Amino acid sequence: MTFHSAAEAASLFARLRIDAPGGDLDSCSPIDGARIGSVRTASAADVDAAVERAHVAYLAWRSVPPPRRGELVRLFGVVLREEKEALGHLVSLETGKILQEGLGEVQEMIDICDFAVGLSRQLYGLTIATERPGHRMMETWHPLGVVGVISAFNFPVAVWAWNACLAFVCGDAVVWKPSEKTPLTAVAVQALFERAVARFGDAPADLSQVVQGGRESGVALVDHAKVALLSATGSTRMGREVAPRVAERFGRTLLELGGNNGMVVAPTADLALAERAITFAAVGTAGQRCTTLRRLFVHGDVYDRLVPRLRQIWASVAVGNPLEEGTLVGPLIDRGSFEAMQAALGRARDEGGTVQGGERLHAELSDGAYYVRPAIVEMPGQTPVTLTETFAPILYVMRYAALDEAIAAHNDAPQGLASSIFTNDIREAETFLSAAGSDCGIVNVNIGPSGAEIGGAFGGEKETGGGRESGSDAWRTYMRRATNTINYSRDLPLAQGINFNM
Ligand code: UN1
Repeated sequence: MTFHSAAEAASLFARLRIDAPGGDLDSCSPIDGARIGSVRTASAADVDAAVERAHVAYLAWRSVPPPRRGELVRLFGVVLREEKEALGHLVSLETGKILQEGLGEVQEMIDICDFAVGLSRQLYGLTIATERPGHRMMETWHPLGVVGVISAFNFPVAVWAWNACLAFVCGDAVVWKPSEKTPLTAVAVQALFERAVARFGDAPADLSQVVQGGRESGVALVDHAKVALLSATGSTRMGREVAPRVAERFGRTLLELGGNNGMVVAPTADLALAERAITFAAVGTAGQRCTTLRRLFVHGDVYDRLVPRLRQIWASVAVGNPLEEGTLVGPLIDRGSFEAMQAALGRARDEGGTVQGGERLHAELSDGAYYVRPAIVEMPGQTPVTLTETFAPILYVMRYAALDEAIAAHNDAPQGLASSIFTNDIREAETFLSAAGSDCGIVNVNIGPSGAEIGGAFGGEKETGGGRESGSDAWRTYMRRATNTINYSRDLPLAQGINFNM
């Protein structure tokens, strides 16, 4: 496999009609480890200026009627449709995810645009029965302010779009700090958004801005008093730092943190279906989704039919250049990720696991590219390593005998993002979905835990952070609610029957 990622990146920027920015922060393609471009790191002062400009944009944008705001998002969806191929390619190049998934990520952006356009006519508030005669009570939803978005490398464009498209129809402005590992896709998205702004005509300047960099620029955004909502996707460690800082200034957070997602395979499961779902969820995106399947609980009755089959798939799944047809698993994002995977496999061995896979592949390609054979690890039980999220393709497999026991083990994880059960027994399915079942934000039956559609609310409980973004009523987080009471009578009756005669 020979590959020239730098030349490929230059040609994609040309196809997207974007000037490559240049600066002190390099972006390297995980495909061959080569530098494909660079951007300029934003200083704390740059971030401050960006938020101030965004605040001015918000002051104008909040008074634009929501359906008109939706028109801007509709135009952005049109631009994304025009450039899906090139942007999807760039996503693959910068993250190492396979092209199908790069394109899928752009489709996810298009889908949320469509969702947000519809939403722009549906920012409904309630009318509430009042206890006082001649009065009316209602709720009004107003724009919130500046939304700060911190996104992770693994979904470098879709997660921003979930946030930004809702924020724009809700009347907010957005300042985006992308992962320092994927700055170029953010440059491209910003340029495409500006194309939509130009077609729209009279949007305020600076409605969407990008500030590049690592921790320092992130902290400046987190701490800025004019960032009304800070939406952050990343590790639980990052969330633990972000949440108290924003709480300190009484800002609002939407946290989308670690996952340690489980699946239960019950005796009645359709095993052919389960094996496909398990494979996509565990090795897809090289195990680098927050929704990746990491813990598999298999009933003793089907264990010896399912697990050897999974071992075969793991041994043969195509690992290689993510831009080549037929590849299912691309590289890990970087060396740090490879080392974390090796460390976790070492711990798993120490804790009694039988490890298959995990070795480095295609090392001859480049020192800076980290391809691995996905690992499948049979564990004697749920040991500490299985309760830790390692952002790599490691599937821990455990045997269970009773559903209650499997659910309890499943819920033992400190994270609570996505989960699923494979069963054709309605009692088991409904138990897993019930209050006494999975404690996650996403609970599925007969499909894997990853690959959620945008129409549902996305997020999870416990160390996952509690935030919900994307579909359903997640838009409410991007607005502030006012409760209005209107008196159209000639009297002034007080609530609670209070007499206050003067
Ligand atoms: C993430 O990994 O941060 O449900 C988001 C999924 C995707 C989104 C994952 N739609 O797997």
